[in-house]
Amino acid sequence: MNEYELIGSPGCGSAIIEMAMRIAGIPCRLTDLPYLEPGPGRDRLLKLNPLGQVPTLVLPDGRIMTESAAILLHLHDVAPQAGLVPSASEPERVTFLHLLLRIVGAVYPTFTFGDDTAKWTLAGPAADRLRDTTTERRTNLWREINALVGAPHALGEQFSGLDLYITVMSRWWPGPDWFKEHCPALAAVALQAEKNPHVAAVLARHFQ
Ligand SMILES: N[C@@H](CCC(=O)N[C@@H](CS)C(=O)NCC(=O)O)C(=O)O
Repeated sequence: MNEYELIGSPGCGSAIIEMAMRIAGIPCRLTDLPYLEPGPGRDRLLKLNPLGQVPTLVLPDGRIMTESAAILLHLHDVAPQAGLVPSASEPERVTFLHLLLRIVGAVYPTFTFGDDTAKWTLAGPAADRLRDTTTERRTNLWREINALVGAPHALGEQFSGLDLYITVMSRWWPGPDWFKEHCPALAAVALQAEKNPHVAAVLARHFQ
């Protein structure tokens, strides 16, 4: 049987899915490519995912999945014993779904539109303002999420895929020092997750 192929890029959201696949024990071929750089890698990515985003997952039967949250939920269907997602009968599932969609639906787009602002507005004051407003929105969202998470994991005693998002995304702008100062609960969740050897191995591959 073919295995999964995870298309990703160093330091990107694909690291979240790489961690999840390792924790779930799902064999997977990793294809790293410079997702923004014109060339054969990006050409292939655009054929599979018209947004040109990573993670993009090729399933063993050749079907394509985009969107990290969808992929995480799928991995839970394949390997529920890994505990990536609380089961439907667990009360933690409500918080899980809320925060998962908050992170992916609200925080992630602040990077989509805030990382390279001139792509959306052309260079100049509008681009500068878009950078400021997306940064403000992101930091407000993280503060909100910080107030909602437990300890030592985002869901309290229970590990979940949320911890992987927080661990990877707290390394992105405004970065770990900002999280330590302004969102200590999220910084603590990331620190706890790093103790998992699968998480540590993926962090070493992506962020060294
Ligand atoms: N909603 C998507 C967002 C993925 C995403 O934006 N990935 C970034 C890399 S970390 C990307 O590919 N950016 C390129 C772009 O948006 O053009 C998900 O959750 O998978």
